[in-house]
Amino acid sequence: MNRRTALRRTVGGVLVCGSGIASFETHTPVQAEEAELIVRNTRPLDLETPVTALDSWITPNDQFFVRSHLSTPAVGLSPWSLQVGGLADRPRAWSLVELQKLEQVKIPAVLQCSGNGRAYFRPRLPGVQWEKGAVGHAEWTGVRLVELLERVGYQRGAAHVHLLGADPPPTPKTPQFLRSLPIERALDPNTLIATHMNGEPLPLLHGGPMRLVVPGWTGNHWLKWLRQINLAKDEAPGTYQQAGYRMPRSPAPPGAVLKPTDLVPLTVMNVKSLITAPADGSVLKPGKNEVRGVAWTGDGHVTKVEYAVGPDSPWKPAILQGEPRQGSWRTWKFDWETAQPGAYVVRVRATDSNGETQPESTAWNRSGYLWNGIDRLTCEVR
Ligand SMILES: Nc1nc2c(c(=O)[nH]1)N[C@H]1C(S)=C(S)[C@@H](COP(=O)(O)O)O[C@H]1N2
Ligand SMILES: [Mo]
Repeated sequence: MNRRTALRRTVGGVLVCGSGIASFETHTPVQAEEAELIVRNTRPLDLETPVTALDSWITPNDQFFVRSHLSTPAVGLSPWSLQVGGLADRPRAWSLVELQKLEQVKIPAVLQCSGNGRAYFRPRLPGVQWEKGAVGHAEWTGVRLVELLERVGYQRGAAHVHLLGADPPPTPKTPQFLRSLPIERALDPNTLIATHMNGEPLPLLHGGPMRLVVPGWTGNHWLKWLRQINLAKDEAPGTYQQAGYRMPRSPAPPGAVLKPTDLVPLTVMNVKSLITAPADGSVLKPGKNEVRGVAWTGDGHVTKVEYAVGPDSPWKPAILQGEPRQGSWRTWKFDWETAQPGAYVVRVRATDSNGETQPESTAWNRSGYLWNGIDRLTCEVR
């Protein structure tokens, strides 16, 4: 049993003890052989995917990064129900079975934590020291949120939907992970309540039995263990909506004094690519070496991936694979021909349909959000 399997067993063990959860139909059994995840925190549980495990269009569920602020709830002890109310004419609840009788939609989408890459900012920042792998790509299946909102009859004054999960704060003083989404994004046909991830029932650590999926937007919007949806006039109260996940409208250096009006909520991801093979630090043979990776953006789609070997050489195009699709990612590759032994740095950058290209490094921001600096492969040919 490797370290992560042990960790998942422990996590599962805490939840599985007792009688109720054994019959929890959406619990995915822990597999014996899994790739290692990088443990960033155990309480709460924050696990990072090694970038080499992102070397395919789909990120397997058991290799998908985990980000939780509180504890994993003891789902399955009672039947799940999703309550939808607030500014609605016909508030009601849906069971998991009832939800699955509605039209099912499957959407491939990138889930990325807004703090992915925080470890690369200078000066350094507090918070989870994510490097490359607080991101993954899955096919999410579930019902459209708009379908539920129409069925409850959302009222004219509803401008936000408040979202609450079942994850319990460890102490009475710890705030709940209460979030809200503007109504326009809630009504977007791509916003889902997912019950399946890559064709399997949504795993507990990823919010099973149901979570929000907001293609194109950062992970903080993708509420896990979704239990309650309330239509409201205003944004959700509380620190996770009012203070967290906000960025200066324009870059502000360390120590800058910012007014609340200088900050805007994080929504769409920026354009980004990662090199997934060969692994950083590899020793390669002279000749043809295939370099591969993934590229994505939040708004629009990736139009171009380029590479450069060494600081002064021109950018050359990589081959983009698959179809462009908003919120999804594309794999890319190129053959790198090198005759000369030596030490090399290969850089890769993506450009999206808004004309945005990855910068050498991302402007510092006080929370370390949205790092999208150009990825580098350091290797030796000999
Ligand atoms: N209920 C709940 N939902 C949550 C969170 C949480 O702590 N509690 N964390 C959010 C954040 S910040 C991220 S990045 C994603 C991570 O999803 P994953 O663990 O499936 O990768 O879940 C989001 N949804
Ligand atoms: Mo996150």
